[in-house]
Amino acid sequence: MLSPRADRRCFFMCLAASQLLFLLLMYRRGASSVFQGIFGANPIWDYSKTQDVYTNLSLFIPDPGAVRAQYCPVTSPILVGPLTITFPKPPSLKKIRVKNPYVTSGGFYSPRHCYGRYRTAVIIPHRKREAHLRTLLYYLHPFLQRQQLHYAIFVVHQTGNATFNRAKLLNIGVREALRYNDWDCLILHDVDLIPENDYNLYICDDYYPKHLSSAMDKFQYSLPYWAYFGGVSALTPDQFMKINGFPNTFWGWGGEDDDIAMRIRLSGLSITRTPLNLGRYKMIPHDRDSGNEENNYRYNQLQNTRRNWKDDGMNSLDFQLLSREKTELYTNITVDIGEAPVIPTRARKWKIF
Ligand code: BGN
Repeated sequence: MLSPRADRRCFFMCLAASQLLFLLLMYRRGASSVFQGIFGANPIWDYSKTQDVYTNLSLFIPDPGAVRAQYCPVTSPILVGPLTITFPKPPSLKKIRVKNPYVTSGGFYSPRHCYGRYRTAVIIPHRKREAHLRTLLYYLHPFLQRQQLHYAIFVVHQTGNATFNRAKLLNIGVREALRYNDWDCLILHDVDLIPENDYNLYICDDYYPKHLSSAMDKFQYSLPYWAYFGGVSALTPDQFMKINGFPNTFWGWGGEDDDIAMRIRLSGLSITRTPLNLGRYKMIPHDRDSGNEENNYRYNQLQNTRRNWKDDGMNSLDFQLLSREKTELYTNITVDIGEAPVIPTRARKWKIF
């Protein structure tokens, strides 16, 4: 039992320590995000009442000859919240073009009546998923316009029949996208995920890599596990370079996102996430691709991330650029990224979870 005096001293020390911790959090994360985290400042969204992502979009694009005099507001006034996402027949490219008249060659867009405050590059790894790509473009262009972003969409297309390598394609996309602009934010986006709420802003966190697809329908709108980093994420170019980009050595399905999550921690950063009621995504229904078979070595590879991450990534990226083409709705980067190395069968297939 402590004496009343020691008791009081202990109380004041605890109080001072907790205040210090609070101030430290505010300093590192920004006051508003701390308050939001603690008090849950996000509104409760009602996903039974949704709106078409194109609703009144053209009304918000006034006089084409108007002179832009100021930056767009910090929060766009034309967001609608929950969006109607359905998957009937995939729209044609022509239909998407007609509905997005202000998107310019290469899939670039700038708000017409104010200067876009944020410059965002969306990078989509792709192979033989044309119908999914059209569906994504149909929803993504108006979604980004509602957010009043200055943006461009880059599709990185893997040629040939070698095993798919999502993370390497994303590395290539970043290298290529940075040739076009000094982007504030890189959005690494799977082709089959459609965001359900336009308040899920495609801008980066100043401090930490952000996981945007925190609640996917295929996982019953929750995280499959606490370190999950798959689907859609947002990193500033500085954050991306700090973690040496993504691994180039994960061929086929699975594990590369876990490696990314691990390199984020190993480089002294941590993951921030869009809250679950906002980071909702619908996955376009499909079967597993051929050419993207499960990566049986992923368990083994993940054992070695700590040792390898500084040597496998942007600093070891090697590929052959076949073409750079500005189509009407996106910039298409076609690449030959080689093939998965043949790994001796004695390589262990450890399960670590
Ligand atoms: C995990 C996969 C991820 C995938 C998620 C969601 C692995 C490595 C296990 C050690 N990770 O299990 O890559 O995004 O499922 O499908 O398989």
